[in-house]
Amino acid sequence: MPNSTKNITAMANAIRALAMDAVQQANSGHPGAPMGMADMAVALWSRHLRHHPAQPQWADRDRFVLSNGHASMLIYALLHLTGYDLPISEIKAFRQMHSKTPGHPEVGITPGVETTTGPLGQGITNAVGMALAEKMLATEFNREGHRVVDHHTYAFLGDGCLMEGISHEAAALAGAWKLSKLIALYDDNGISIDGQVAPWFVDDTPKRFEAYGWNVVGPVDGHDVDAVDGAIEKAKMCTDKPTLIVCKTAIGKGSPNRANTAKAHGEPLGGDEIKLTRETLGWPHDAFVIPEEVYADWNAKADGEQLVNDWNQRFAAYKTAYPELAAEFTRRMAGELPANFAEICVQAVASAHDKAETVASRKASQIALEFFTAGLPEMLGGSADLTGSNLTNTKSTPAFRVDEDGAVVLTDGKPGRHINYGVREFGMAAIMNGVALHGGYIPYAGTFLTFSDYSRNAIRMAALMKQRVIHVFTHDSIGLGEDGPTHQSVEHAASLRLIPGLDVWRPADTTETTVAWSIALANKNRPSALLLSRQNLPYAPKQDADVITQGAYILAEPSEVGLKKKAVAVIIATGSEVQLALHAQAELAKLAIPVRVVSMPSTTVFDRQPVAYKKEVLPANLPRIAVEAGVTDGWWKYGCAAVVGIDTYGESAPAGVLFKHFGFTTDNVVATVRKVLQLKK
Ligand SMILES: Cc1ncc(C[n+]2csc(CCOP(=O)(O)OP(=O)(O)O)c2C)c(N)n1
Ligand SMILES: [Mg+2]
Repeated sequence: MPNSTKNITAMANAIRALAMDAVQQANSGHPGAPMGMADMAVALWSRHLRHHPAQPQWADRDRFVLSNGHASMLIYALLHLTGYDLPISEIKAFRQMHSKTPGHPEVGITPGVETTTGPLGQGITNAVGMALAEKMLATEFNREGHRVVDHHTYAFLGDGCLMEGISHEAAALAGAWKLSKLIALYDDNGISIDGQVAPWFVDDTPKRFEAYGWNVVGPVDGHDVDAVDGAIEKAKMCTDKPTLIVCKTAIGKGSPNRANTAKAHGEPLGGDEIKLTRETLGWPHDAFVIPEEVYADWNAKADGEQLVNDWNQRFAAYKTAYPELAAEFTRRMAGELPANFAEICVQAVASAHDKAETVASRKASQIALEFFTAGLPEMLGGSADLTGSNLTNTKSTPAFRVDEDGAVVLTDGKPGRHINYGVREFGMAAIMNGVALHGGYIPYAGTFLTFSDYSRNAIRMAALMKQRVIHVFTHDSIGLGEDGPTHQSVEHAASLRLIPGLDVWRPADTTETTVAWSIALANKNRPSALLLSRQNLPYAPKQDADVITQGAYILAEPSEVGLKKKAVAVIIATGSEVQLALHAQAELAKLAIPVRVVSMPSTTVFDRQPVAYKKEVLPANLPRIAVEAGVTDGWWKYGCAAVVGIDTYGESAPAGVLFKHFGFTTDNVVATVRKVLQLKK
């Protein structure tokens, strides 16, 4: 939408002024990147970006991701100037408590911010997830003459994002998936925090991206709005590749003494330099004062209104032609589960309960997934090259593929919905975040639990962003056996439980696994991790499956093993160790020692229960013994008198040998309980 009457220099300088003044006022922040990318932003935001400041959630808006999130003042300035609900008072409150302008952009806090960025490399990876979601939704929902899903995903990224390994994972997949509506603009300023990047970042970035199968445009002068505009135009014409536009820029552009230096990166320019910069830019206005005509040039509300109205009309026509599809699209984008979700859960749980099968919990997960993926077309599965081990695929989820021209391959008229992410755990996790943020799909995917460390920061980001992303982590302990300590999780369950806002499940059998899935799916604003066994787990008979939803429950009272006495101790166990607890309970019963077994598939869910329930499950007067094939640390908070765990690394050997070696035996649990009870005497 070029408009020759706009004063593009003033538009860019408004961003520069707001950035340097807000950073100065906060006495903290990053002025250099917003000042350097101001002209790129004018090209994209005033000539291409299809958005509506008054409707930041409009389903078919272009997505914009600021992957170099330290440039937060760039997006805040843009949102303010184009007319989002972000008044100048918020710009003045940059980086202050409870403002809408936090240090780095955060989704859910600032209208118009699509994802939380700051951890470099993840924003561009989220953008890949968004572009993937767009491509799949367009394939699923658009019909001849009805393009209701048709938007671009734009990302700004810098040297830092490109140095991060995850950018390799993301870019490789974007190339493989031929995400032609992903357009990334690289702020090629040759500077990062330590100075000129040349000694540590000498990649040939254009060649690198060409090798991934990207369309590379430029280098262009990133301060020439028309040149960047033209490059975006070119990018939009490419229909079978994502595009990287290399924009040569000067960090801190406009500041006579700081431009092109690392000094511009992460500290206020200072009063004197700001004054000089104002003179150099020819920007005579006071701090936080933007002339009306500049606001008018930036204002995107009228255009946005038009775009949304057009789309509403198109959607109305679609709704008339395809009422069911339209309703389904609306439901999916709202993140609402199908009306029969509760029924599906009941069926899946009842089936598990009735069959009472002895299977590995990873298999139990796949059995549950057969129900859920059949009933929930929004479920988008995947695995980091371990599909046959993670068992994330089902009959309803053929592999996702694109053809030579970049079109999504259809199976029975639908896109595949199990993704081979390749060996890219971190990329997979951050792509899932992008998919969830885009809307329309519930992403889930698997790898071995040990490799959750590779994904960890993206899991944390999902929790921070309150996104429904489900991680399937199989091979959850020494129980995986011969692969040895490199593959055996020891500290992972405990360390995942430390992430605030993440639900962690380690189910003991088919019913617990199915319930875990149902809760993970229903948790619209929370990610979940399901920790699943490689080895078979016998079914743990139970009266009622509903109690599982509380995270922990009384699985077996002494009466279950023929004792009329009240329990004198509680054994708490999770996952594969629940069986061990039950065996110990039976052995103790032979010694006339009555104990209760509590299965605690989710400590995080249990921790949220009312105190009364917690006291019911873990009465104050009974000593507690926890059993879990993992580090003991997390268990002390439950007031345990003893923990049967493993505080070293595992070993290479068959699972049975390992459990014995590390003390996960009935005898040891019995001995531990007895010791605790004697200590109590
Ligand atoms: C994963 C991660 N590591 C480190 C940082 C800290 N950090 C913030 S910006 C930056 C340098 C980024 O360089 P570049 O993208 O070129 O930004 P510019 O200096 O050009 O604005 C670093 C190391 C971070 N935000 N995220
Ligand atoms: Mg840089």
